[in-house]
Parts: sequence; structure tokens; C-alpha cells
Amino acid sequence: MLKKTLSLLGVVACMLSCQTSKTEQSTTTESKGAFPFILPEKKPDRPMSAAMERIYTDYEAPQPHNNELFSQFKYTQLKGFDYHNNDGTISRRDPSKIIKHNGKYYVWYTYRNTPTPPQGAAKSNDTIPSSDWDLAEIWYATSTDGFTWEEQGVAIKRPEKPLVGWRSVTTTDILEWEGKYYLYYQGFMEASGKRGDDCPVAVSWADSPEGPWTPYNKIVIPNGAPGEWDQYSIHDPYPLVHNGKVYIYYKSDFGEKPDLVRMQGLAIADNPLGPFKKHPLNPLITSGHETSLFPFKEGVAALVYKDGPEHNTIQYAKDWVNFEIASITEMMPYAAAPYVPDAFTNTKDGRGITWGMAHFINVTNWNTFHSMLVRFDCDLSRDIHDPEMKQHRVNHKPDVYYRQGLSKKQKERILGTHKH
Ligand code: AAL
Repeated sequence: MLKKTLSLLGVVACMLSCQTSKTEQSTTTESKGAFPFILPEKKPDRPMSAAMERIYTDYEAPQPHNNELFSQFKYTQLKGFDYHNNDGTISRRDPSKIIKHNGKYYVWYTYRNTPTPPQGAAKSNDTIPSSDWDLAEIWYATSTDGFTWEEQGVAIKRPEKPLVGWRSVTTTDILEWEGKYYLYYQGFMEASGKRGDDCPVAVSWADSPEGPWTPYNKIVIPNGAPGEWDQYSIHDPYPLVHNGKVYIYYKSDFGEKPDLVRMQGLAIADNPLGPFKKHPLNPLITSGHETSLFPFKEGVAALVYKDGPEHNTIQYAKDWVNFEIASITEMMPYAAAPYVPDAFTNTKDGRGITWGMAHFINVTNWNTFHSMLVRFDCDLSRDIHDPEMKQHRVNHKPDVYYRQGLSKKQKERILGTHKH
């Protein structure tokens, strides 16, 4: 009997406490009144919905126009690059970060110049490329203003078989370290697309951005062991300097189509030629492709686009490892290669970025597949404030929407005319 009485008392006490907390909450809300007309800059002391909590806890500012890590992106066609009348035999893509040296900007990129456009792995051979980045070299260009460029020629040639990168050297990025320059790049040992887009990362170094470049001729960031997420591809090596070490962020394609997954990892070394140790928490970013990063305040920011659940976001990791979404944006630059003045200064006060290079892929059609370099501008900088870059939305004309038209199969599904 006593047991029954005690358990009944327990239920009543619980109901009263739940009622109290609801009453308390409703009283607090009632006592606080409705949400104010002017959006508080700082998190208000009042009960709020999850979404309202989020704009004060997750993002750099409650509204995009006040968020240093929100920006729109503006694009400008570059002068100085010839594309063979867009016939697909020449392609430039996956540019490196831009550096400034002796008053000139430098950029390196994947350069393909082949007798035909890409024909797929089955039809590829020693002269016919399987993909847009097969049988490629790394070339470079210079500029005084970032709009008109002068192509200088090859920086990294494909080495002789069986050295790493004999089939194709692509998707490079630059590191400046103790007065020397290092180009990291994907070193293909087979045509991309045979199994997948499989390659490790190689590196070459020089005393000047003009070269000549000496190949290390060893794999510097190896593929993972069988069964590990990055067992096949180490893509988009992206070096920065942090804590006096070389931080190389990279992408891997894992899983099998149609469930291919692309995520970003990190490998760290005490010096540019390694050994690189992969971070035990890899993958660090769940989305993105050719992900670009830049020091921001004490942490690092990442432009995350194209693939994955958190694409079209700008993310931030105060500790350079654990990334949170700092803003959501659109029309982000693909293969963004920003000019990052403090990429190698070991800064704890990253200033951000305002421009860089990117690429448009497949600028014509699949039969003449090739990519082009483009300039982007933005305001992800603590040193400028450009309200035009902080507009919340990009207004597209109807033709942009009409180009995202229904496929034949979708129309048949909708009209119920699909023949099973
Ligand atoms: C790019 C990058 C890597 C891939 C291919 C060429 O966008 O992710 O470089 O290998 O696509």
C-alpha cells in the first residue's frame, strides 16, 4: 500500500513540476512579451524557438549583411587565355591559390592540350584523354591586376613512366615555406575513370615561383589502406601554414556510385616534404569539392560547395579541425583559388579574402568538354565592407530558371505517359 501511495505521489510531483516548467516558460514568455520589433544584435534573454536560437549561436551574425563570413560572389571573364574556339582540345581548370611575388600575381592550374576532347576511360590511350584532367600538365600564368593574365607555359611536366604522375599531373596548389616554393598536385598513374578517379599526391619544389621545379618523385600524401575512406583518391591538396606546421586539406571520393561520397580530410607535417600525418578525426568536412580555405581570426574558414549535405555553405573551425556552418550562400565559385595574403604567415589573426580564381567546367557540351578559368570577387574580409556583396539574395532572370528544365523522363512521369 505504502509503495502504491509513494509511486502515486511521485507521478503527481512529476506532473506538477512539468506543469510548473510549462507555466514558468509561458509565464517567462508572457512576462517577456512578444519578440521585439528591432532584431536584437545580441542573443536576447528570453525563451526562443530552435531557429531563433540558431541565428545567435551558429552563425557569425544574426543577419547575413552583418556576417563577415557571408558573401555573394561576382564573376569576371579573364583575358589572356586561348581555348581553341572552345573545341574541347584545350582546357584549363583547378587553379591554385594565387600568390603575389615582386609585384606580380602568380597562379598555377591544370592544362590539357590534346588532339581530341575527353573520350572516356575505355577509348583513352596515350594521346586520347579519358577525362578533362587526363594527360594534363601544370602550367602557370602571371598578372599585374588579376583580370588580364599572361600565360608563361609549363611548370610541371608529366614525368616518365613509372614515376608518380606519369599519366597526368593535375589540381595543384602552392605553398611558400622558408623562402622556397612547393607545388602539390595529384599524380595519376592510370587514366582517370578506369576504376575511379584514383591518385595520390606528389610535390615539386623551386627557389622561385618561375621555377625550375624539382620533383620529389615520391608520393607525399599516400592513399589510405584498403577499406579506409581515402583508399583510392587524395584530391585537391590545399596547403596552409598553422602552428608552425604544414596543414594540407584534401578531398577523397569514397563509397560506390550511385552513393559516391565526397568529403574533406587534413594531413599535417612539420616540413613540406613530410612525413604527413592524417588527422585522426578525418573526414573533417562532410561536403564540398575542391574545397578552398583561408585563415580567419584565429581559425580557418572553408568555402564548401557542389557536393554533400552542407554544400553552399561557408564554414569555420576555430581549432582548424572542427568545422561549423558560419553562413549559407549561393553561386559559389567552383575550385575557388583565392588570393590569401596570410596563407603562409602562421597568423593567429586571419584577415580573410576578397578575390581569386575559379573554373567553369564543361563550358560547351559533353562532346567538346573543357573548362575555363574565371575570376571571382567577394567580401569575406575583415578589412573591407562591400554592402553589394552582402545582399541576401541573388536575383536571377527567368531564363536561368528555364535552363533548369524538366527532362524527357520527368515530363513522361508527370504526364503519366512513361512506358514501363
Ligand atoms: C576536380 C578535383 C580533382 C579531381 C578532378 C580533377 O574538380 O576534384 O581534380 O580529380 O575534379
